[in-house]
Amino acid sequence: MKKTGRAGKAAPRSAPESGRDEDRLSRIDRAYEDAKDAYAAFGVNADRAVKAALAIPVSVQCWQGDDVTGFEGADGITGGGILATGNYPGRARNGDELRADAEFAFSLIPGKKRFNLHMFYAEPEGKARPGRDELEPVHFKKWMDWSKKKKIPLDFNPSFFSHPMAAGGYTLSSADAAVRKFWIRQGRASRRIASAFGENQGSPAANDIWIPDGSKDMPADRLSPRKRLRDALDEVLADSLPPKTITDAVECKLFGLGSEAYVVGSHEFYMGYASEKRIRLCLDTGHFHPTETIADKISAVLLFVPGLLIHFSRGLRWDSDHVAIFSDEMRDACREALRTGALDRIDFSLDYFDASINRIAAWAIGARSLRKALLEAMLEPTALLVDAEKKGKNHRRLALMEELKTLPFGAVWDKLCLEGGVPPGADWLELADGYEESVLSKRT
Ligand code: RNT
Ligand code: ZN
Repeated sequence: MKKTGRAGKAAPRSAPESGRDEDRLSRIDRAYEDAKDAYAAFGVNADRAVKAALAIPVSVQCWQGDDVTGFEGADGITGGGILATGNYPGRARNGDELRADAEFAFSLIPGKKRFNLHMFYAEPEGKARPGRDELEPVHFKKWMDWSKKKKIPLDFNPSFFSHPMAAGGYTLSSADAAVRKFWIRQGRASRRIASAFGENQGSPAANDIWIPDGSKDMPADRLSPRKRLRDALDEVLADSLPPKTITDAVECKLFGLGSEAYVVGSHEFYMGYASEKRIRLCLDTGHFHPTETIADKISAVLLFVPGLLIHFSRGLRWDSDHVAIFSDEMRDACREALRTGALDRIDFSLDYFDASINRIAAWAIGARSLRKALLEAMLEPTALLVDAEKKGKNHRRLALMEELKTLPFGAVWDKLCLEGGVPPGADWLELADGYEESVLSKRT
């Protein structure tokens, strides 16, 4: 495989001696021209699809870079039922490393990117360490400066885990008023910080509330914690902040490690809450029954909530947060998202944390896969399928769906990578290996 640079430009090479050794870039271009014709035969404009797919923001989760450790001095210990497993060398240990790693990963990922932070990635200056409930926008100054300089908008999450106040397994729904109030304060603070991000970047920051609250074994009282959660959320969301700066979301879950029998913030709970309060619902692909996928939920919930935040993850047998891949589930979800025509109401983000492989590659694999799935969805001749359906020609609808699967999609993907200024195909791997050797392997 020929090497391409970080900008996706092939190194200058002598004129090909024969057709076998022609320049990789011109081969990609040629393959793309053929692919364009193939898609045009179905009425699809591939140029337009590439451009549109590049323009959809993908929010990359900062926590893949440090195994959800945060900067509060915890050592790889998460909690609240989420846990990164593995000990591949090279974890980012502070903000500067995390930002440098992210920048490098971004050079491998085509299209518009955002970076998704958590409360416990604050970088307060000076000795006095504010409590998590006391954090303010100023404690994220380094992130905001970086965001502005690199033109990478930020998203946000309050962190309701890896903290002594979360040790009892309940946060916003705790029966202990002091615990509940602490987390309410943190939730309110997170919204002010997210809103400051939004102000700084000129686009709303998604602020996603996920709490670990739940019970290992069957509770006798399922109702009270849910009432407390509803009331606590009302307090968290009480401040009215400019919608231009923040979009609020709540994330449901089926179960977690240690909350197998009962999760307070279940799907039904948040579905109801989000539609009543007119905020976004976050669907995480790992948060449902193992055979349940999210694609079919999109058109249903969009009728009742103002918007959706999707966390692309990959559960293997359970909500294991493996690196998201170009799976049927991801492809179906992207297709459905685009078919609804409500792109402005859907945020696409990644949520996984695998500490057993190179973390930069983990970012690149997931983000490239999601961009790929968005591109594939953009290339669908949806009108043709709908037309067949309307005419009752369902054999035609099914046949077309099958034929589309074998169109020369890879050639369009390579073209998208070049247009996005990143290496096509697997060329990025050598660069990731180079970064591992020169940077990551030096971290002890
Ligand atoms: C946990 C949720 C949540 C977290 C991140 C770190 O089950 O998916 O989104 O993964 O906030
Ligand atoms: Zn999630």
